[in-house]
Amino acid sequence: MKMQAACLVLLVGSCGLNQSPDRLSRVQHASVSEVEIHQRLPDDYRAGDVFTDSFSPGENGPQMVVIPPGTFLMGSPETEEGRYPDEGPQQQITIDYSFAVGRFEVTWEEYWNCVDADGCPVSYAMQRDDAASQGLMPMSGLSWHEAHSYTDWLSRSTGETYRLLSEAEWEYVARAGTTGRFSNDKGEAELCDIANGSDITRLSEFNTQGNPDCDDGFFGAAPVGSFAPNPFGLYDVHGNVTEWIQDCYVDNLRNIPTDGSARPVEQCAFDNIIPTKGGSFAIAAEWLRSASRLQRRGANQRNALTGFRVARDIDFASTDAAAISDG
Ligand SMILES: [Ca+2]
Ligand SMILES: [Ca+2]
Repeated sequence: MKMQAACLVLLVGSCGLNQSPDRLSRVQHASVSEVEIHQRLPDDYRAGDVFTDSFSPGENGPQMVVIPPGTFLMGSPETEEGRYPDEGPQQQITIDYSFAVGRFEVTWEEYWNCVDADGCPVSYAMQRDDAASQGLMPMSGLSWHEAHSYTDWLSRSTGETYRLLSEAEWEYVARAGTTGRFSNDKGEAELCDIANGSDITRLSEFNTQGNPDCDDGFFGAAPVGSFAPNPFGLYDVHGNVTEWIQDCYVDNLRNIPTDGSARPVEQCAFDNIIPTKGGSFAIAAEWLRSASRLQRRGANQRNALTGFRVARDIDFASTDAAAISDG
């Protein structure tokens, strides 16, 4: 039984995110307000809707975007700049269901709601003061298992099914119908419009790998939603923190399930190694590509560059969502 019905929010106005003021004039920001919030029946969901589920009276979980079913080509062509062999061979994936995906990476504030409810552990890197000051910064420093603690708690608290995205789902929602290196279908000089990577700002402080072609204004992590969204309305799929997914790692895409489900553990040589997707603020542009899957980690590893985004099942067959297809 559902504890609280989902509420829909319209894509108008300001959501009140604490954006860095110097970015307000440069990029498009998250814009959602709860001007119209009302309980609706499941068959009112439409692709692109943004909604939240309540985990206790008056308190809402992450903003979720309804994703349409569709078909896409997963992985990268051999001709793609910066490509690695584990991004192939490309596979046609058909996702014949609607589901919902976190509009943003899970934030410190959202994770701390779970800690306060005794649903999530506190790792070595987290202190309560950090939660208060970090607020809308992406949660990081969690193991894959700890990310599951959050989705398990959110599922119990809302009566809905929250989980990590499969690798195929992640790339589907990140690409959002695009086929290029990045979801704006542009090059590295325009990457700073949509992503917090290792840019001129970071290169000016560190002699490290990075993109010398643009300045995103952030040395480290940025508040979620500081950059323009992708065509599905999702923020920070490229960069900021790299994101845990459900699948274990295999060094090619040959036998990845083509229905959007996660790769079974039995297919993996090392069943506790998980790729992360999207890259982080500390890594060069080539690792921020939609197809990149280099930053694989052990499921128990914590890393300051790794966070996560949640998915939520929608338990009905949507007939109204407009399918996209590039393949
Ligand atoms: Ca940066
Ligand atoms: Ca990210």
